[in-house]
Amino acid sequence: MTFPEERLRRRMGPAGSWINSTRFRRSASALAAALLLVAAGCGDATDYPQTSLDPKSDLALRIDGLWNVMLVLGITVSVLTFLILGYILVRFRYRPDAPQPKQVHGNTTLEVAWTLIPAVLISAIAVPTVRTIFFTYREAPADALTIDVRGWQWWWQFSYPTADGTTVTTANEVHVPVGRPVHLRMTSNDVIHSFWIPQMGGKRDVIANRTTNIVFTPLEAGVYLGQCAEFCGESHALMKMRLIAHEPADFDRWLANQSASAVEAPDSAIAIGRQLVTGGVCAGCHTIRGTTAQFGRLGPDLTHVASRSTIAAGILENNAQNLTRWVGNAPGVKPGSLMPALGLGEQEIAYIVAYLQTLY
Ligand code: HEC
Ligand SMILES: [Cu+2]
Repeated sequence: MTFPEERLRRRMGPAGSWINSTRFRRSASALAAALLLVAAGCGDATDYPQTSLDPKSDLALRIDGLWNVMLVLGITVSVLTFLILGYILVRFRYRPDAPQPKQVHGNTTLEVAWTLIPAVLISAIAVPTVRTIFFTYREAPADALTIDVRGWQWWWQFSYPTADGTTVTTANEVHVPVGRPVHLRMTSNDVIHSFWIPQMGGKRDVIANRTTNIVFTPLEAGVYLGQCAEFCGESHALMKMRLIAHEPADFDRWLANQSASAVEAPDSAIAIGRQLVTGGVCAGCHTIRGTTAQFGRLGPDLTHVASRSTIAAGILENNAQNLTRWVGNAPGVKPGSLMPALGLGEQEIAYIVAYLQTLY
């Protein structure tokens, strides 16, 4: 009869030999290479547009900085722990003729050491964490651009109070200038949503009858993708948004265009479409400034709908084909959509789409 240790030793050969085996070395290098690839890929916003590891605002930079501190500390502690563990496993492994090891149970020095070391480490994490938390809740500076955000099932409304008293209202695509603090004043029309554009900073809940705020300064022009981050019903996963950061002059141009009323219909087919939209059922839910459709509040403002790159909260590219699908049967495209299928004829839809496409 052989003891289990004896059998194990025979199977593994002389101590340490398996570490030197080609098979072990190959697997270890493959694993290391795979981990490196994953680590290198994580920060790339081209392949992963909703990464938080490629910060593009002051707020996102602070959060990313904190993450880096945690990562470095975490890796250091793990590597040290595993090195010590590995050393002990090999150095003090079982040998049949070895004497009983020294017993250290209840050793005061050890007890104090392994209480103090974690306490010091946790304090080292706590200080930057608390400072970052305060930063995420900072007051908006006086020169901030204030935008009112309203979450709806399942889209985002953005309103800009402008100097001349008109309010510019758009949906799902929020335009901001680079280098100026942006203050989002957020509330919900229905359930709880969560505003999250990872490259701009952390998440913030959006709650009915309450205002939550987030302040950040975009640092680089570009298009940044985001997504509602709180389950809010059937089409929660289709509640996307994009933030378009412009150079200040481009932003001013955008805002000036959005402040203007909707264009007049330039030809007769479009005039029919305009009549169908502004004089028909659409006007019950949508506003188009400068037309008779003034009171619709349940759907996105369509005054400049053609200037958006996507429709239906980022799920469809904004083109004639998709507008046709959408106007024909919105819930067929977006489950649960609060814009109903309206039973319109093909020709009517074509007129409507022709008109919508003029609304730059
Ligand atoms: C009962 C209310 C209601 C009616 C009637 C209605 N809509 Fe909508 N519409 C909505 C809602 C709500 C949304 C947002 C849906 C979403 O993204 O989940 C929407 C979205 C849209 C969008 C996409 C806008 C964007 O920026 O994403 C277009 C275009 C649109 N509607 C056109 C029309 C037209 C044209 C009509 C009339 C033929 C119409 N709607 C009638 C409620 C309505
Ligand atoms: Cu939501």
